[in-house]
Amino acid sequence: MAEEPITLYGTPLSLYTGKARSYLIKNGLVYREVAPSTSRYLENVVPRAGGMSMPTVETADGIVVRDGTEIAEYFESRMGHPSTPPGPRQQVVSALLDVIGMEGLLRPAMHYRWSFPDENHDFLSFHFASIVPAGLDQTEVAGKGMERMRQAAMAFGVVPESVDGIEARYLALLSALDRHFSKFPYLLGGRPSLGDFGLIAPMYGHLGRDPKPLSVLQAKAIRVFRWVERMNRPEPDRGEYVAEGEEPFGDDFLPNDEIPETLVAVLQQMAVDFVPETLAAADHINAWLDERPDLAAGTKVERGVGRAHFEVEGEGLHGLAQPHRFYLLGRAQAAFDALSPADRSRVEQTLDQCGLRSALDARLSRGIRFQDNVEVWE
Ligand SMILES: N[C@@H](CCC(=O)N[C@@H](CS)C(=O)NCC(=O)O)C(=O)O
Repeated sequence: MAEEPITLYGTPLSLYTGKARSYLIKNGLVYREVAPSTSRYLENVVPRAGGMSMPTVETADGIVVRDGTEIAEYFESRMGHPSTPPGPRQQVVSALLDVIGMEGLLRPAMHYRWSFPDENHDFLSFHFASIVPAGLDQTEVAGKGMERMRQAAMAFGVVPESVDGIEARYLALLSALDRHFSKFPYLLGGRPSLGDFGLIAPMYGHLGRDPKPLSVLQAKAIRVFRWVERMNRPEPDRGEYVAEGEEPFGDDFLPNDEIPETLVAVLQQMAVDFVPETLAAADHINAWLDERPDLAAGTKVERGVGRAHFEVEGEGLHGLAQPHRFYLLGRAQAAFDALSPADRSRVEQTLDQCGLRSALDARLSRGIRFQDNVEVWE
């Protein structure tokens, strides 16, 4: 029997678990996925995890890491950064794709999960019930969990007035991604980057698995559907590229720090709502911080601090202003800040072309650090 040194506490339904799981699979790490309802999780892991949330991992030597991004980082730093491209442009783009995946696609993910009860209800009910700890009323607890997530969808900006725009932008993004994956197996060539792991978060648990959005992917974006499968299989799983001719990618990132045209098109589409939402969230959270000059260093960072309002293509939208977005974005900004002036200007040129340049300037007036498995204000 294979050794199983890593326990991944999560569920197939969970957005953030999708990132950690795919990271473990693609990097050849052996793990066992366990529902976050066992007595070991509740009694031994949660107290060391800074609270309950999926994903959380426990290693064979008892180290507990909570949070999808922190889990990827934990293994990334121990394995010699296999998923971090070496070139400055690819590195910053990968970090931006990571935050866009983890934060920027919450509206379509929540819309396609919660706005189609005829298609999704039974599927969701089964999965919500499957993580209810033994001894509790499954139907009641699962029902409450589902209701809480329906409310969260509204907080993220899924309201009747916004759904046409959410669908139109998501379908445009799918078609750009589909064109890209018809040429390349991953976002940056032959190897998955941290950007791929960020993007798989909404694209697996929600958009690539719930019945309604799965049918959309299978009907409209077969290459994206295949990437979702590929991101969850340990083997290369890219036979179609071989069948269609040479397979020129090897197992590496594209040479010469290239950002292919097809990925520029993807980023341009992502920028349409990611940039206005990020700028509005930064303003909103900075105003919130201004009103709290006495907020002590080490205070736990809240999930959301109110609603940020912004405009996308002439339409008014709102979204929960989540400091976590800036914790993630800070990684892209730090990668950019560490570059030489010449490299910075190359990166700026690419980001200008993608409409993402201003995301590098969206910063909070206070830093966030990760301490004992929770995000705290510096
Ligand atoms: N920043 C965290 C967020 C984790 C998170 O919110 N996970 C959800 C499931 S996808 C969860 O555990 N929700 C349960 C709850 O909020 O009580 C991460 O990246 O892991």
